[in-house]
Amino acid sequence: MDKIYIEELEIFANHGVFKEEKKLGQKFLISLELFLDLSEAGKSDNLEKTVHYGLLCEKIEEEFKSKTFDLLEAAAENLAQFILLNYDKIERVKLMIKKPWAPIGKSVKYAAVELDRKWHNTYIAFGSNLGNKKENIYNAIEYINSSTHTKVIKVSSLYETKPVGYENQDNFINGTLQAKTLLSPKELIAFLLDVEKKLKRERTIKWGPRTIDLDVLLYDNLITSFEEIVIPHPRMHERMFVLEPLCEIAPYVIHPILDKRIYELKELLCKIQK
Ligand code: PH2
Ligand code: MG
Ligand code: MG
Repeated sequence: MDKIYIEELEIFANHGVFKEEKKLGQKFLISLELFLDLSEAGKSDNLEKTVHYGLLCEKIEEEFKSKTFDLLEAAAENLAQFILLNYDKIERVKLMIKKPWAPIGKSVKYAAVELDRKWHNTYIAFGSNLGNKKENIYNAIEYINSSTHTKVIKVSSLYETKPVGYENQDNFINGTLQAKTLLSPKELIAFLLDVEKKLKRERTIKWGPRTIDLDVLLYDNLITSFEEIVIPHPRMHERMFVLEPLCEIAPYVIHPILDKRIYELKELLCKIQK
């Protein structure tokens, strides 16, 4: 991917654990690698197609000086988020902040942190079979989209489906959505659990009736084995109520373990179910 570099932008600001650092301030050196497609700007010679790095430096200075953090980590996290949220064209940012005058009673060239942050692409399944099912689903989508860190890109149609697993319950309405998110997988699942809670999800019977269920299906090409969240979703390829709506919005996306496209998984499941 193409990049714009900014090296050692010097800013005087007041971040630090010690109260003298907050009071007196000190020098910070900020270096950035901004990942964005530069081909259009390159071909058209048009500033609108890229990011004006002079203006960006001004905005970074303004943001960096407007807050006070104890930790370099927090100042860096805030700046990475500021850049990704305010500059649509920038997909990923690597950011290093150096403190050349860190008051640690030792002579060092500098102390620094480096972060690498980007928008992640994720597919989420939703289902409801309790209360006003459609309203629950629309509310969940709205909650997700109105967060700062996660934006809904595409939503499938809604499908009425027969309950699978525990069958003595009302029909479901199911669907899937694509979102971009700055959250890590663990943060994303915690956020979705929170949305479920807001919509009065109660966990009583496993696979029983629910106002809303939100499951992470895919997250970039990632394969995880954490307790909290297994990605890809371990049962997605066995469930038509997932594959049908997913195939509508992402037919050619490849399942990173099964190494098959979503439309192929759907065809395979159709054959098995016949
Ligand atoms: N979710 C389950 C179990 N069974 N059946 C349908 N039709 N739709 C669901 O969303 C669903 C289910 C567990 O998450
Ligand atoms: Mg589920
Ligand atoms: Mg779930």
